[in-house]
Amino acid sequence: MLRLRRRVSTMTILSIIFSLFSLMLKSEGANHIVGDSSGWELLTNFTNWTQGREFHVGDVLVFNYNKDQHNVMQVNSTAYSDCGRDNYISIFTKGNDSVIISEAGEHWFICGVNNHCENGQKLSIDVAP
Ligand SMILES: [Cu+2]
Repeated sequence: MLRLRRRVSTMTILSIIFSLFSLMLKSEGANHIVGDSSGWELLTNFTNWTQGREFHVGDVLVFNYNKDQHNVMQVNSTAYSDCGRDNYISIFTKGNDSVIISEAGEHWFICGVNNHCENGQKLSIDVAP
């Protein structure tokens, strides 16, 4: 009787731990490796990369690139369109940058080095709530 009760309580504890663990997994967003294995580089087609991909609040964008050649600027829609580098929202320069998406709506990123943005190193994503 005592042994049975102990087994039940162990099972209860295990199931509580399991539920907490799955909750943790659920609240953690997905990681999106920008450009997949090509990374945040000049020749990557970011329009193709975003196609069929869903972004949600809490997801993480991971920018992998050579930090001597590129950077990542989060900008507004105007700066995205005309590759304006003066009024960026944030800048990332580590070469392996994780950007947590904290808001729904459109987000814009450009490379601020030389004319990379003009040559297509720019990313626009639409984030679902
Ligand atoms: Cu660049």
